[in-house]
Amino acid sequence: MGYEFISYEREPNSIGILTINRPHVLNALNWDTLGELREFLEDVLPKEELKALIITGAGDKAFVAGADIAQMNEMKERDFQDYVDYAHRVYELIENERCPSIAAINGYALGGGCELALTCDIRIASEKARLGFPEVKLGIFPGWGGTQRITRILGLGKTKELVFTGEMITAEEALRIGLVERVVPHDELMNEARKLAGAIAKRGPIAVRLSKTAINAGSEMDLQKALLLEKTLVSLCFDSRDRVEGMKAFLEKREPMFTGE
Ligand code: CO8
Repeated sequence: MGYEFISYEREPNSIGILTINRPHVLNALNWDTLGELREFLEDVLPKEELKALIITGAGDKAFVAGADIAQMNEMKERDFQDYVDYAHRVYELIENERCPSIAAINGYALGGGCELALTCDIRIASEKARLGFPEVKLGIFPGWGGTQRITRILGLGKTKELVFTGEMITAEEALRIGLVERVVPHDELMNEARKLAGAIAKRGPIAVRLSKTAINAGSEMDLQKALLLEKTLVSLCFDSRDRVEGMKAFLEKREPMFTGE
């Protein structure tokens, strides 16, 4: 895999680490980086059959500082529309990826970078991380799914406060308002992300995958339809060998050996 702007490593326990790798511009996402991400997500990731994917940024300073402002500045309106569409497609691929994803936020997560973190299932941040949506300072607003995904997590008032002011918040504040799930010492970020991924990787993969679908798809439905979806998906789990193994292992007082079948 000859990537220039991203890197990928597969670790033991079927955990993958995907790194956005343009540290000289704080990992800002330009066309080429989005292109590599798309290729990775469409062509490589499905074959990896991971149990968890960690997404982080290269270097010590940034997760992703947003869309590439220098490149956007050169765009004509038509290119800009394509850029927005393309980023939406990439972000949907992450959001709908079968395996759970964890954003390990190692520094600035701004604009499109914070929106990238929002496509992940779980966010864990270094205490040095700074998050925000500074787009209004540039005369645009969070348009890579941000206004919609933030609202679903934070509610209307907090979303508007962050989006209208464009101000950055600390990792602790992000934890307090529910924008991240955990804050850890900077040097321990990747270990903590690996531990979290490892805890997920030990569980029944079908159960984890279908619970992700139930939670994500269900949150877009009214309660009655969502409950129906939940009943259908949990019944699929019941039909799996992993369910038989999980319950048997409990009764035999041993760790389950899940095979994903
Ligand atoms: N794009 C391009 N280059 C960037 C970006 C970026 N988003 N962020 C930082 N850089 C570059 C800087 O220009 C600088 O390059 P150089 O060394 O050549 O001057 C290098 O990275 C280092 O940055 P700084 O010197 O600025 O580092 P500081 O520590 O002084 O500041 C900050 C760090 C506060 C993070 C600062 O770099 C900053 O404010 N960056 C911009 C953050 C931002 O505004 N992000 C939002 C971008 S817009 C966006 O994401 C829109 C998504 C949706 C678009 C589509 C719908 C409309």
